[in-house]
Amino acid sequence: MVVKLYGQVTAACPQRVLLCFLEKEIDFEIIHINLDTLEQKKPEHLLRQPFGQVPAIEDGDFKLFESRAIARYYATKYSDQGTNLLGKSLEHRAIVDQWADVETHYFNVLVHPIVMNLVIKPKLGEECDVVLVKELKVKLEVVLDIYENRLASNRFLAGDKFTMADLTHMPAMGYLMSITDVNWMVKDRKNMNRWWEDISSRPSWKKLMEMAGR
Ligand SMILES: N[C@@H](CCC(=O)N[C@@H](CS)C(=O)NCC(=O)O)C(=O)O
Repeated sequence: MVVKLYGQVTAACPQRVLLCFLEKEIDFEIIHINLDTLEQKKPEHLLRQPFGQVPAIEDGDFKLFESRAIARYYATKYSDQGTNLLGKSLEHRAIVDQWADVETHYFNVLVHPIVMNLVIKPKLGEECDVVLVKELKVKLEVVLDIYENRLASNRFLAGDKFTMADLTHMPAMGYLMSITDVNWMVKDRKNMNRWWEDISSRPSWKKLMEMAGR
């Protein structure tokens, strides 16, 4: 059965789910929700995602929202299909989860407002909070040093295999790398830069960028 994904292909959170579908070779159909016209706030979409955001999926009678939960669900449901994103043992899975949680609690909390201020707000004609961005960049440097250290002795975040820990970072990383004022933070870190070159050369990412028109 084809999974229906409600979202916009250019938005980071739906991209996380789409990347998972591409890596896991899952058939999907995108039902476009236009964020520019606030379609995500309409009553029919609130039935799918009560917070008025994207993505949400429908898989037959099964419905789910929250991009990370959706990606984990499909990585588990189709563990034997496509790329194994979960890890090989209980301990490896725990390390995958650890770095996936780092993305949510240390990386995304800084990168999301940077992207909002430097990419999304200008598009909407809204003013960028320059002071906030400066503060966030200082904090991000500290976090990226930890990634740099981790990637000095590991090809990928959870070891020698590409997993959900890497995948979950990719949409926000893609945005970060598109901002010249910020991408030097990755480019100047040898191991992080090597990691990004590696994961962004995967066919799934190339396909996603083609779909997003980037
Ligand atoms: N934690 C949610 C966040 C969802 C989210 O922030 N979605 C953004 C697009 S990346 C959105 O819908 N933005 C429009 C809005 O908030 O109105 C998830 O991971 O699914």
